[in-house]
Amino acid sequence: MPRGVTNVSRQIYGLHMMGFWVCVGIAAVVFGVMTWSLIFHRRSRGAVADVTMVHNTKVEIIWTAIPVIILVGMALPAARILVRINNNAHAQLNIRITGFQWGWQYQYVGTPVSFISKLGYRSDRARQLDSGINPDTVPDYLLTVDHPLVVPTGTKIRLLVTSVDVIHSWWVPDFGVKKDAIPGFINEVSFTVDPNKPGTYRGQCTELCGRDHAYMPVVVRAVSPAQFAAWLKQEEAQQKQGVNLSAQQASTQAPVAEPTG
Ligand SMILES: [Cu+2]
Repeated sequence: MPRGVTNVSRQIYGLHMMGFWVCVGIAAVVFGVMTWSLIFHRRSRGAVADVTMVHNTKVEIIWTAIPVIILVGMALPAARILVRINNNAHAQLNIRITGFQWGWQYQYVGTPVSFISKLGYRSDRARQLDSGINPDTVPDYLLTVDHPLVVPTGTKIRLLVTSVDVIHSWWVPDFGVKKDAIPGFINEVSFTVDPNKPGTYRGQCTELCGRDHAYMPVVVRAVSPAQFAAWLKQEEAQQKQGVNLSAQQASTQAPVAEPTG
C-alpha cells in the first residue's frame, strides 16, 4: 500500500497501519498463549485436561469485552478519517470527470478547457492482436495516455465523477482516491497533492466496464500552481483557436451535394 502524496492518502495509510499493528498485537498474544500452552501443558509433561470446567462467567465477560473495546477503538479513528476525507467544502478547483467506454473526459469547471484522455498511442498499437510489438519495449505499457489530467499541487481539488454509459471507477493509488463513475449520478471526492510532491501519477479504471476495461488508464501530472496557471491559459487559448477553426471550416465548407437518383 503506497503512503501516497496527498492529505487523503496519508490518512488512509495511517489508518491501515494502525489496523495492521493492532492485528499484529492480537496475533502475538493469541499465538503466544497457544504456543506456551502447547509447550508447557502437554500430556507428556503430565498435564491433565480439566473436564469439569464447562462454564466461567468471568472469562466469558472478559473475552467479549476485550474485542468490543478493540473494535470500538479502531472504529472511532476510522469514522473520524472517513468524515474528514469526505469533506468537499472549500475546493479551489473543480474538475468534472466523465468515464466512457473506453477513456475519460476531463472538464475544468468554470473554464472552457475540456479534453478526452485515452490510452497512449504506443501502448494502443502494441496491445493489438498480432501487433508484432513486444510490450516490454513500450515504456509504461498500458499506463500512458495521450492527454494526462493536469492538477496544481497544494490546492484542494474537487472531482465530480460521472459516466455516460456503464459504471467505471477513477482510481489513482498515490492519491488515495478511487471514485465510481456512475451514469446519472455525480460522485464527489477531493484531495490536495503535497506541495513538495509534483510528478506524474498513474492509475486505472477499477470497475470492470467491458471489453477494453484494461485499456483506459488514468495519468495525472501534478505541477506547481504557477505552472498550472500557465498550462491552463495555454489550453484555453488552444481551445478558443479550435472553436474558431471549426467555425471557419463550417462557413467555408462547400455544402455536401445531395445524392441524386
Ligand atoms: Cu472503465
